[in-house]
Amino acid sequence: MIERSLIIIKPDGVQRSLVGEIIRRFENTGLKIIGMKMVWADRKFAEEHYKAHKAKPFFKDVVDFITEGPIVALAVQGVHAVDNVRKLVGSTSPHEAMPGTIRGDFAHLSMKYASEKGSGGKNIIHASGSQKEAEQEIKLWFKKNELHSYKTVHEMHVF
Ligand code: 3AN
Repeated sequence: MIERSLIIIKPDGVQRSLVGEIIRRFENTGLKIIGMKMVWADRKFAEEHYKAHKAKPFFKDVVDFITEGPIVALAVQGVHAVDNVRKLVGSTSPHEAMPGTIRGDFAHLSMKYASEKGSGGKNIIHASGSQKEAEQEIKLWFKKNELHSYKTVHEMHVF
């Protein structure tokens, strides 16, 4: 049940100075940050990250978008981490994301609108969709020695 998940604060989140606000939301729940770094991904790396979407019409747009500026990558760990992170992030399309979620609070566009504009859908954040995806993504974004093992105060109270 202890899982890991990958979070990417996308270029729009970094450019809008939302990094601290977003990280605070994950830390508040007691999820443990086990890796964190700022990266400006190149196209080859971004294409690897989005390879599951290679056949989709928006593939080029998402690659363009995630490479337009630096991102902040986080690996987090906790109970049901994948679902807990997705819950805080909200629905893919910000217009459907509930208030209180990151996408619901800081964006309002729809993916339909983004597609029509030929944009990668500025929805601030990426989060792993499953445990399998999380492990693949953490392996892609972090080297072993960039992931850390330590105890948080939450672990003393929750686990
Ligand atoms: P999520 O990131 O919520 O798991 P996915 O995996 O379905 O969503 O889509 C990957 C990314 O592709 C989304 N975060 C979004 O930025 C972008 N995207 C999804 N659908 C569209 C679309 N119709 N038009 C443009 N970009 C899209």
